[in-house]
Formats: sequence, C-alpha cells, structure tokens
Amino acid sequence: MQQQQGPRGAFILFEGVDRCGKSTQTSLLAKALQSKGVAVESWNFPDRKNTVTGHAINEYLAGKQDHNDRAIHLLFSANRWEKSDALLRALHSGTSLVVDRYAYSGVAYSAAKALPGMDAAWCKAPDAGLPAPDLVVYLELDNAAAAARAGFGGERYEKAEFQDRVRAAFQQLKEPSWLVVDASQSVEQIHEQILAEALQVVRRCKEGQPIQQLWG
Ligand code: FDM
Ligand code: MG
Repeated sequence: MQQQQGPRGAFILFEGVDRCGKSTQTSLLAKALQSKGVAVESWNFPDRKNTVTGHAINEYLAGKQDHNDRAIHLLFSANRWEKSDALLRALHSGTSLVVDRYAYSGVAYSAAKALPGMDAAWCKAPDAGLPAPDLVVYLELDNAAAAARAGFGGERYEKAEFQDRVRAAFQQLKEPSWLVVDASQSVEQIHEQILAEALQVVRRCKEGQPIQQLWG
C-alpha cells in the first residue's frame, strides 16, 4: 500500500511472555483511549479466525497438529502479512490500534526453541517491511514473579522452562525506544504509565508522524 501523509491513528503494541498481563492492559488502554474520544480497535496476533493461516496456527498451538518449526514460523509471519493492508487502512482512516503481540513475539518464541539455523536474524527476515508499531510496550516479569503467577493454560508454549527462554529472547530484542513496564506492579499503576505514553504517541500520529517499517 502506498505511503500516505497526514493525520492517522497510532499503532500501539503490547509484548511480553504469557501471563504478564497483556490482555488486561490492552483492554484497559483501549477503553481509556475510547473514553478520551480516540477511535480505537483492539487487535491480536495471531489472528486465529479471519485469516487463511489462522486455523492451522490455532491447531498447532492447541497441540492438535504438529508442523515443521520453520514452516510454523513462516505461517505466523504470513498471518501478519495477511492483515497488513487492513492494518494500514485502519491507521490511515484515523483509527488507532491497540495490538496484543506481533513480530517480536514471532521472533522471541521461535528463537527460544534454539534450533540450529533458526537464530534471531533468520526469524526476523520474513517480517521485514511490515508496518512498524509506533509504540512497543513491553510488560516485564522476571522469572520469579512469573513463576509466582497462577498456572498456565494448556497451549503448546505454556511451560515455565520454555517461557524463561522466551523471556531471554525478548531481552535480546529490546530496543531503546520500548516502554518497559514492571509488570509486577498493580494493574492500575501499570495502566497509568502506559496511558500517559500512549496519549503522546496518539497525538504525534495525529500530527502526521510517518509509519515506519520493520526492521528498518
Ligand atoms: N506466538 C505468537 C508465536 O509463536 N509466534 C508469533 O508470531 C505470535 C504472534 O503464539 F504462545 C505464540 C505466542 C503464544 C501464542 O497465544 C499466542 P496468546 O493467546 O497470545 O498467548
Ligand atoms: Mg498464551
């Protein structure tokens, strides 16, 4: 899609390991922005429903179907590409998007498998050129705080040992521009920090800050 100038919505992304509070915080932020008159939608990746790839990804995560590790990595990336035109359309129409997971999860979960030939550089390649988020909020939980949280669900990656490796992979991906929030604080404390930053980003995007591309 052609790059457009002018006012637009903001792309605000939440990343982090399972159980870090992403779902709670994405929905709180979307509601708060809405109550301040910002047009906003909540999205999440993988999109398991409205995509060609979503069904296969869902079966894989549920443990009903195995896949080659490179192939499933590429399906997760394709799932983002499938949605990328709609994502740009939404932003250019002035709608802000609060998004639960994106390409950073893609790299962190695949790189955490530590398979030969599937290093972070390999994992990043298929997502290069996707619309980049305007703000990445990383909800940070250390190993001990994560272990103290209530149990995981039964999905493929929801095991403490694997989550520790995902966390280490996220540490490698972290960029200076990320808003890193200590996820062991109260829900309200976390929300306040994120809302303040999100409002500034929404304002900059309204002023026409251009959309960047991953991993530019
Ligand atoms: N996940 C998510 C990946 O492995 N790659 C990706 O590109 C994305 C977006 O899928 F375990 C993993 C992360 C997590 C699962 O489920 C998504 P929830 O419901 O967001 O935790
Ligand atoms: Mg999960």
